[in-house]
Amino acid sequence: MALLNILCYPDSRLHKVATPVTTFDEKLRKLVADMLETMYEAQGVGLAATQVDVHQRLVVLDTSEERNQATVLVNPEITWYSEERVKGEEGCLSVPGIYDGVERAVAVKVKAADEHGQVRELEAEGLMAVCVQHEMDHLMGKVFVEYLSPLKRNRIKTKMLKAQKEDA
Ligand code: K1U
Ligand code: ZN
Repeated sequence: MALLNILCYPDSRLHKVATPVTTFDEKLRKLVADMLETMYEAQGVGLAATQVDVHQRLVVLDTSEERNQATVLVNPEITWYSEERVKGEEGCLSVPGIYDGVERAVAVKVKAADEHGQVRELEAEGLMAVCVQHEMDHLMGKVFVEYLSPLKRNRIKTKMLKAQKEDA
């Protein structure tokens, strides 16, 4: 397994739209294993392939306390959103150190394949539902800061660019 580089906002590659996975092979399963290792190492609860500069419809998640319930979503599609919505704090591994409120559906149903091509539908609520919606946005090239005001977003952009300059 290997740790992958996570793209940091405002990298333009975070805005690419991912294309469907067409081949369920060992290369895909190695990418899944590497993404899980990267997500756990970064202490995230989710990671989209877009964030590691792979523009395919693939997401890994683990919102369990024990960090032992990995979920792999290949070609995910949200088939149902609850009417009830809630505004909660979100973070993003591509926007380190920034947390802000985003309104999302409280529950969703998502249809997706696993890394072997087996398709199933699962229902998510709470943090997992928020995480699924956040990761699906990544696959569409959208970063959570785009829900914030232009003023906040520009401040975040400036802060990120300054931190990246200092790190270089
Ligand atoms: O996509 C990502 O960058 C991962 C992101 C997922 C996410 C967390 C919380 C709300 C929405 C989406 C993270 O894992 S952020 C960091 C984190 O570990 C975390 C943040 C809030 C609650 C639990 C964990
Ligand atoms: Zn994110």
